[in-house]
Amino acid sequence: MFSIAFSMLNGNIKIEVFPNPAIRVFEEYLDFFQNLVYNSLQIIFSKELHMGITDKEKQFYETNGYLLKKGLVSAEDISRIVVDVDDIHNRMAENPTQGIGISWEVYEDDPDHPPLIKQLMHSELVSPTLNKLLRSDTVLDVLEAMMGPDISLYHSKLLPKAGGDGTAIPWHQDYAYWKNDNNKPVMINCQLAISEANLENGCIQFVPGSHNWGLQEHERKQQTFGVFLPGHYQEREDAVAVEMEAGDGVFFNALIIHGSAPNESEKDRLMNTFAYNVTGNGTSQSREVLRGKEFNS
Ligand SMILES: O=C(O)CCC(=O)C(=O)O
Repeated sequence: MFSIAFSMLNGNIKIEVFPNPAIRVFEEYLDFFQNLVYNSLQIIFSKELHMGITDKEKQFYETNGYLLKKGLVSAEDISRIVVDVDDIHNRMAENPTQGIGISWEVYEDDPDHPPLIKQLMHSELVSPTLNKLLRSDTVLDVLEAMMGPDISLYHSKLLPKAGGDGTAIPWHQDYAYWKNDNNKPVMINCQLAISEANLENGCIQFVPGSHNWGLQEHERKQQTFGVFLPGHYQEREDAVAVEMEAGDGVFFNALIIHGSAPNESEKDRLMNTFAYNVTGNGTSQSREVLRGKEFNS
């Protein structure tokens, strides 16, 4: 019924399950069968096995340009991140960590407004837990199934959208920021929900399939989130809101159109996006090789 391939990866046993063509007629049950095999093997080996994504998930990703993975990160790790970033706005205003880049929400009419972070670049430097997770097999196995074995970290950024105060992220394709003469749009993001995210507090929204539309013309302004599609942020009927619980992660393509509404609710929305590149895709577009070949090898 299935072929099973075992390999060793960074000390972990990696198992891939390939359904035989004969059972492809039961296409809709494939995920169920594959998960059953993984779960059984997990019990037999008494070890957490990393499974990347199922065929059905891969197909969903290729068709839509994004893939939600529920429960990607444990509740314990989410609690650790919450401790790592506790009081992050005030801490970073008083004594920013070296090597990070922060852009702040601007309150021109209210200079006494407490400082609120719009985006914090290189968040792995303020959170050891984010630093651990961005290189974890749980995340890299999903990426490997999507982008191949040579994976580098492009960057990691914290996107806090404070309750009542967090601004919209206008519609854009990330490749509009990242394109240069010698790279291709093969980068992939993984956005991790550190808090609950829903339509009310400005969760991420995608236009499914738009990763197949090519790079669109963007407007450009010298400001954070300053590269955007005409219209900036307005509700779109063709967009899908991806609501998440803390610990869920959504992977998305460098060309998919995405954005999010302002946070007009009482609840903070705290997300972190890890961005990954295929090693060697463009010069100086990788912070660190995480898996596979080294630079220039
Ligand atoms: O967090 C959001 O709502 C959008 C994030 C985003 O645009 C990005 O990570 O590229």
